[in-house]
Amino acid sequence: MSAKVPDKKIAVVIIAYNAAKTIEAAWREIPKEWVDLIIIGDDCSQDNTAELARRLPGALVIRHEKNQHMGGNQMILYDKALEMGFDIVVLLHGDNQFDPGKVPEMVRALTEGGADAVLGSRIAGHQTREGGMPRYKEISNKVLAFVQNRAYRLNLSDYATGYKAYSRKVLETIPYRRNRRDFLFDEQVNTQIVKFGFRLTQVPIPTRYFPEATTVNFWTSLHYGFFTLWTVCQYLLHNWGLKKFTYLEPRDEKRAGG
Ligand SMILES: Nc1nc2c(ncn2[C@@H]2O[C@H](COP(=O)(O)OP(=O)(O)OP(=O)(O)O)[C@@H](O)[C@H]2O)c(=O)[nH]1
Ligand SMILES: [Mg+2]
Repeated sequence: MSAKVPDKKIAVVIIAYNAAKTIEAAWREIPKEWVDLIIIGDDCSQDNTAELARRLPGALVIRHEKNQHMGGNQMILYDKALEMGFDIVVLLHGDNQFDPGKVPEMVRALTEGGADAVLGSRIAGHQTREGGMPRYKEISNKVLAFVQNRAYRLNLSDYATGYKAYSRKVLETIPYRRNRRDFLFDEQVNTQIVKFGFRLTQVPIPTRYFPEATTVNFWTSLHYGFFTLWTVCQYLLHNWGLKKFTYLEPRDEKRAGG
């Protein structure tokens, strides 16, 4: 049980890919009194991320022998956190793009704010330009959020963020194992959270862009944008009973991982 939240077991999971330059800083900035365990998923990095991570006190390092990409890495880390009995799971990136100092606010949104899942919103943090978010990403994130808010009947500003916290109930319920393994995994998780009736909120976070903090270029962003719109369509088609999507269907208790 963490020192600050004695009745909850809290894990920070870090997806890390070629993060040798940043992993130590990401670990150092985590307020340890809020966290029981830091689980680092090294996604078969070609640099010495795993070796460096293994030296960090309080961190459990899982190295994947094959590259799992961003979604596959998260699946393995969520499975592990559930297996180990954690009540709250906070997701951070090994590139240290998301301020670990915000972990307490993310956790409090769940423990005191009544949320089941929370997104760290760079837009609500009002520093997108100062933090170096490219203008086209800022505009497209806002346009996508506008569409998503209408479809999901929410009022959030940054669904494309990589900083999230989930309650155990969310991870036990949504069939995340059926999602895509690439960058689009996160968007499917957002949709599942809404579909399964969980309360999704946000807390403001600072924006941080620097060379190591992004591999997503204009074309990947465009792909991401179209896929996000398609995910919204899938959600609506599914709800209207016009077409079924398995990742929006409840987990099958008989099948491991849903
Ligand atoms: N396995 C794998 N993981 C990756 C790859 N690219 C990125 N990742 C992981 O995904 C995380 C986020 O990648 P970024 O490229 O920063 O993407 P993003 O944060 O969603 O988008 P930006 O807002 O552009 O930074 C990284 O911290 C890595 O852990 C990849 O090619 N393979
Ligand atoms: Mg990034």
